[in-house]
Amino acid sequence: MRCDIFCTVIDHFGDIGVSWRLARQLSDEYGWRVRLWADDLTTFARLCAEIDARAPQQQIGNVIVEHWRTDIDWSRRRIEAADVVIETFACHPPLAYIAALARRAQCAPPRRAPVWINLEYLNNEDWVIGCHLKPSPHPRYPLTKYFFCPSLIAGAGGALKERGLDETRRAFLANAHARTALWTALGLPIPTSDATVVSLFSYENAALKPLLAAWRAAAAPVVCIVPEGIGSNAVARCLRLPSPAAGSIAAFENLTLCIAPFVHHEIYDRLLWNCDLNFVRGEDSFVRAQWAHRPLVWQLYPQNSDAHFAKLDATLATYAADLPTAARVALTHFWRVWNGAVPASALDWNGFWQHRGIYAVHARRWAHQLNVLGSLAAHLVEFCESVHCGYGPAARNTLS
Ligand code: TRH
Repeated sequence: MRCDIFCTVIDHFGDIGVSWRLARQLSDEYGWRVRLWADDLTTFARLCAEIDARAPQQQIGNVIVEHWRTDIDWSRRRIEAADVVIETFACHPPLAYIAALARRAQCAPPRRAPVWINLEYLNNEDWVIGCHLKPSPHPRYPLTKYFFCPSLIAGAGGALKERGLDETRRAFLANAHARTALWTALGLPIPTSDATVVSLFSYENAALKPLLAAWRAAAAPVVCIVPEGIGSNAVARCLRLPSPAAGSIAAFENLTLCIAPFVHHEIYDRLLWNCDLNFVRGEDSFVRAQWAHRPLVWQLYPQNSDAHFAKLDATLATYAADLPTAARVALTHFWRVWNGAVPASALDWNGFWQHRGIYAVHARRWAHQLNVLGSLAAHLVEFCESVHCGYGPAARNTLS
C-alpha cells in the first residue's frame, strides 16, 4: 500500500506528533510505503532527531518526508495519488491532489479504489462511536472520505501504540543504570528515593499556582520536571524563577523544580516511565502517559465555549469508572480543577495524592484494558485494506 499523510501544524506539537507516530507505524509495522507531508519541519525537528528542517524532501527510516510548503506549484509537479490518503485533523490536502485522487478513483479497477481518511482528534464521548468510519461523499468528485475517530472507548478507532512498546518500557525500568542515566542526560539531579517525581507538561493554567504552593508545603519532597516551553514559562512566572530555560534548577522548601529540555519522542517516553506521576496535555502525550502505566493528570486543549469540558467528563467517566469511590471522586475533582471546570482555589493536592497507591495499580490495569481495544494503526490498516480491496468496508451510514 502506498500512503500519503498530510499534516498542518496548527500550534504546539500534537498534530505533527500524531502524524509522525502514525507514519512510522504504518511503514515499520505494516510495510506501507508512506510519504508524510508536513508544513512545519522546524516543529517536527523538535520531536525527531533526524529531521533536517531545510530539506524539501528527505527519508527518515522508511518514511519519505515532504515539506508541504504553501508555495508548491502543484501544476508543475506530477502528482500521483496514493492508495490511501490520510488527512490529519481535517487539514485539507491540496486541491490538485484531490483532483488527482478523483482521476485515480475513476480509472482504478473496482477492487483498487483509493481510500481517503480524515483522522479526527481523540475523543471519548459516546457520539464518536456513531461517527467512526462514516463515509462522507465529496460534493463534486466521485470520492468518499471516511472519518476515523481515535478513542479510548470500545467501538471506535483506538489509540496509537507501537508494537514492542511494553517490552521496551519493561527493559528500561529493569535497568537501574539506564534510569539513572536518563536524569543525567537531561541535566537533572538524581531524585532521592523518598521524593515524588512528577513531570509537568501543560498549557497556561490557573491551578498551577496552588499546585506549586501545595508541593512547596508537601510533607515529603517533590521533584517537578517541566519541559521547556509555555508550561515552563508559566511555572517560572509563578515562582519568580530568574530563567525558564532548560537546565534551571531551583529549590523552594520541599519542592525542587527542574526545567528539562524538550526531547525527542523516544526520550520523552522514558521520562514518563521514570516518573511517579505525569501531567500531560493535548492528545499525544496523554496517550503516551497511559502507555507509561503511571498515574496521570490530563489538561485538554482548551476549546471555545468550554467545549472541552464535555470531552473531559466523558474521559473521566471511562478512565475513572473502576476506581474505588473515594479515589474516583478525588481524581475527578483534581482533573476538573486542573482543566478550569472548577475554580483553581478548590485544588486539593493532598486529597488527590493520598490515593497514589490506588492510582498506580489502576494505571497498570487501565493500560491492559486499553490494549484489548487494539491499536489505532491496526484498525486503520484493516479498514483501508477492506475498502481498497473491495471486500466490504465496515463503514457506517453516510455522514451528511
Ligand atoms: O503539544 P500539544 O499541546 O499539541 C496539541 C496541539 O495543540 C494541537 O493543535 C492539538 O490538536 C492537539 O494538542 C490536541 O500536546 P500533545 O498532543 O501531547 O503533543 C505533544 C507532542 O510532543 C507529543 O507527540 C509528545 C511530544 N513531546 C516530545 O517529543 N518531547 C517532549 O519533551 C515533550 C514535552 C513532548
